[in-house]
Amino acid sequence: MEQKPSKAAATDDPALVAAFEARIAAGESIEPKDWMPDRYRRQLTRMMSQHAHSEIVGMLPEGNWITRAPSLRRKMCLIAKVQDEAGHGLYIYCGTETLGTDRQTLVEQLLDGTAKYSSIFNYPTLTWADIGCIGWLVDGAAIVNQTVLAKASYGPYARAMIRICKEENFHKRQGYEIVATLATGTPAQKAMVQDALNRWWWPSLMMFGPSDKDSPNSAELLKWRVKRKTNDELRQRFVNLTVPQAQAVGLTFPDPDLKYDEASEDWKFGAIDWDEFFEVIKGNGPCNQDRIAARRKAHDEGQWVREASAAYAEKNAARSTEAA
Ligand code: BYC
Repeated sequence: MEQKPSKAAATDDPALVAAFEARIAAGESIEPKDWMPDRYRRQLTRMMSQHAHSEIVGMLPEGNWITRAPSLRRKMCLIAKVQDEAGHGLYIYCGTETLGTDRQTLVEQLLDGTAKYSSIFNYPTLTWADIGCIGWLVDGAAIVNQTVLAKASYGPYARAMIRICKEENFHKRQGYEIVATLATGTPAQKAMVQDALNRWWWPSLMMFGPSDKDSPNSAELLKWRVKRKTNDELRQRFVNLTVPQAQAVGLTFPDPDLKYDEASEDWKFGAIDWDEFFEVIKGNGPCNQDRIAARRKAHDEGQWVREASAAYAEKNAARSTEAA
């Protein structure tokens, strides 16, 4: 259940805000029991809950391939990766609870469509090469984003990111290994992985959010050092890291405008289709309906587990009261 912000938070006393901002400017970490502006709490709750939902929904496109992984080793790696994503989701939900909103409320918001999750998970996984591309590109993008979030001003979120990034590195390597194996395999395997890269490239760039000029939340999040880099800065960093990795295995990008710029030392890329991005986050991507339907089904089927665990907790509490 959502807790009401404290009176101090509701009024946002300018002196308290000034003291809070001075702590941020001094590089201090904000902890759950510290005073924080109501707006800081709300922004973090929004961002962290979206992040947690992304981890959970992100299990679906990859989970889809567990039964079809081409070897026992690949299957074991993929199961471990998908299980890690569940752990990340639960970990970040716990972090969000420290801000006063419990997991049940957040899950309800996901299931009733009022909360967002990453656009990237609304695209289908058509071939095994897609699993390679998700690990390489999607987890690669997540690492770029989350390494910076590990320095965010809110302690529980920053600490969660440190732990999560360690696992994301394993995820990225397993993805790149699949990609490199296919890219140096038979002509059919190479064509399959090139096709997957062609489909996942642009959606991966969209993961970083709209361009800075269209990012309504960035200014506030940067001011409070939740974000430390802008959407466009992180997107550029991801492109610069990823282009040489594709070149190393002979893959190309579906972007005729991709060009190295000596002056900035950046790989300049072509125009992103922002209409597609906004359609996907409005719920009109290729798999939005399937993803939410799958989460609702899992939630309904888990009802008996929640009931059993509540009954068990109640029984234990009654036993402890009797013993005392
Ligand atoms: N998808 O003002 P902006 C993972 C929304 S998990 C959907 O720039 P902000 C992984 C945004 O929420 C990946 N919506 O927002 C998991 C806002 O709408 P609202 C998830 C997006 O917050 C499993 C509006 O657009 N990572 O990596 O300053 C397997 C305007 O945007 C997206 C995180 O969540 C998007 N891509 O910046 C493998 C990291 N982009 O809320 C991998 C934490 C923007 O005002 N989050 N929107 O209605 C962040 O770093 C930031 O929230 C974002 C957006 C960069 C995503």
